[in-house]
Amino acid sequence: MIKNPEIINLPKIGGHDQGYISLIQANDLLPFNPKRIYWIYGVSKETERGGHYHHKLEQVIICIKGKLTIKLENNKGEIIKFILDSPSKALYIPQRHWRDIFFHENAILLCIASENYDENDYVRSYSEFKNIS
Ligand code: T46
Repeated sequence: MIKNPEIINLPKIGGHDQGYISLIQANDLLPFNPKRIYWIYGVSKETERGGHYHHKLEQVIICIKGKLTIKLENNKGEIIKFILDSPSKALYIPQRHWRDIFFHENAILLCIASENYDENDYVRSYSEFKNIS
C-alpha cells in the first residue's frame, strides 16, 4: 500500500481513434475508502491554488485536462514537485503535506478524497504549518 506521495500510472484502455478509458477502483489502486469527489475548473491562466495543509485528508488527484504542477512539502521540510499532464496519471497525496498547485492554461483537476469537507482539517498559514512540523 502506498504511504508517500507518488504518481500512479492508471490503466489506459482503448486506442488512438476511439479514445481511452482510465479508471481507479476502490480496492485496487486507491489507498483509502473514498468519501468525496470534487473537481476544479475554470481557473484563469497560470493560477496557483492550494496553499494549505491537511491533518487527516488523503487525496488522489488527476489532471483531466491540461497540466498541473503540484509542489508538496512534508513535516521534515522535504519538497517534491510533480507534474500531472495526462488523464492516465494520478498523484497520491498522503496526510500532513503542505501543497501548492499551479494550474497551467485550462487545466481541470479531479480529486478523490478520503474525508468529507471539514475546514478544521486545514492549516492555511505556512508559518503555522512550519510550527507543527
Ligand atoms: C487540494 C486541492 C486539490 C467546500 O466548501 N467544499 C469542498 O469540498 C472543497 C474542496 C472546498 N470548499 C470550499 C472551501 C473554500 O471556501 O471552497 C473554497 C475553496 O476551497 P479550498 O481552499 O480547499 O480550494 P483549493 O483549490 O485551494 O484546494 C482544494 C483542496 O482543499 C486541497 O486539499 O489539494 O483542492
